[in-house]
Amino acid sequence: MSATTIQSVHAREIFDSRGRPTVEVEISCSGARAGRAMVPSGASTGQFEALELRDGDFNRLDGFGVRKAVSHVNGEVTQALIGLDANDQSAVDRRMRELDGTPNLSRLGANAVLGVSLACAYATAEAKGISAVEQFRDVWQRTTSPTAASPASKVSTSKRHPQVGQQPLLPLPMVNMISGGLHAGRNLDFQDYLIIPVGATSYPQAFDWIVTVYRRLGQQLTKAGFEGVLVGDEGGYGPKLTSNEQALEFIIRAIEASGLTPGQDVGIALDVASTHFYRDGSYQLAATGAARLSADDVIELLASWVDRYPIISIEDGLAEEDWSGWQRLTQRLGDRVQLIGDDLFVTNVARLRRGIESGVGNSVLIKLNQIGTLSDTLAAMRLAFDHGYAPVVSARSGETEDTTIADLVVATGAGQLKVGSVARSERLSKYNQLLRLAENPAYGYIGGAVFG
Ligand code: 2PG
Ligand code: MG
Repeated sequence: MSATTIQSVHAREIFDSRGRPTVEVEISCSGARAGRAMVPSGASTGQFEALELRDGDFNRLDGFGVRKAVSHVNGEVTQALIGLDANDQSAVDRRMRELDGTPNLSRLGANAVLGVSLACAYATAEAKGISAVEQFRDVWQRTTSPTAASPASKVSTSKRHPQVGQQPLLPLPMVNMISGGLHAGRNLDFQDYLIIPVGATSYPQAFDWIVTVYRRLGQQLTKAGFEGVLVGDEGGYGPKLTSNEQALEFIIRAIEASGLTPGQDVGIALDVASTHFYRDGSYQLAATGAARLSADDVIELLASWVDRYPIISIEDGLAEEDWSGWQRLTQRLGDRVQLIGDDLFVTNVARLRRGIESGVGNSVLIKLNQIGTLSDTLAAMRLAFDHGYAPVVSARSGETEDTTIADLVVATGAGQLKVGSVARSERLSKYNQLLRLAENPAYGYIGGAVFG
């Protein structure tokens, strides 16, 4: 028995930031303190994501319970893992995939499997007496590239900063200011209006700027009569604006009121999350004007905004199944802005490879629970790096105080993180963890240079 042999596994049901049940897992190795992980949950989920297992018993918590997933961990998963080496992350994750037997982890539940996968890394860190960042880094360095794709896209790796993916880095944050879509009562069609402090020279400075812009935006919305500006699921403001462009205008003014220059100091990003208004082959904007747009109309609309506003990143500009639209979007805007696939790629190596081979997007959102294990997540990141696609590590709209994504983004040197806004403690737990990590001189910061 080695110091990192798995001795006990225990799962329980806890609650996330929306008050919904989720899975927490504790694992301990050979007498060391237990490592613990909590699983997040999305609202605007892609249909190709791994399956989040819910009890479906409407007599309890509207069917959202996760007691089945918990019992899978405490039963057959525990039996399969006791005695394995927790330090061999890929063996642990592979064992769970074999046990599950489905491509999307639908039998055991991706929430069950991810909780175990991450708790395994934390337990190893405890047993080895190292930090989570160090353990994630160790696993990252052992992650080999999945079979390479033959790229069709023009994405070039030469533009990429040499430290990205190589050195541990504090990330450039992409931060939600205004929420719409499924995250804030459907008053705007587009889901997230975000800022990226590209001009800041350190992570703490970047965070100061973001908090200042967020406060100025809140003051300006209140002054403009959007009384009682409530925050959405990710802490962004959810004012009842009348158009997507009004959201952009407010953000520009808030950046200026913070003494910063839009574009130069702070760029704008969008998560269109367009899968959620894509029906019968067209994009149906309901909240803002009841328009029905084709993929090319959406591309033109986004291109016109890129011309007029300092937009540097667009996520899910088109729907998860609109591969040909995505190709045209990439041809049109791929040299000018970061085009992130979230629902499109779902942190899935097979879908990302298809994107690389067909010249779709140039960036991938990385969400652990979309794929269900740490190993598969890191494999997707490796594939992305190898083909010049920028990985953006992301939280879900349903989160907990778990700080995994903060530790993981630093460990992998991915360079970009999307957590939500700067209100609500499930968001701040990540940002605060980064402020702690920023005190470590071994962790660099390249900020906006991540864009090449
Ligand atoms: C997204 C995420 C996070 P959700 O679409 O990028 O903002 O939302 O977790 O609801 O999928
Ligand atoms: Mg998204």
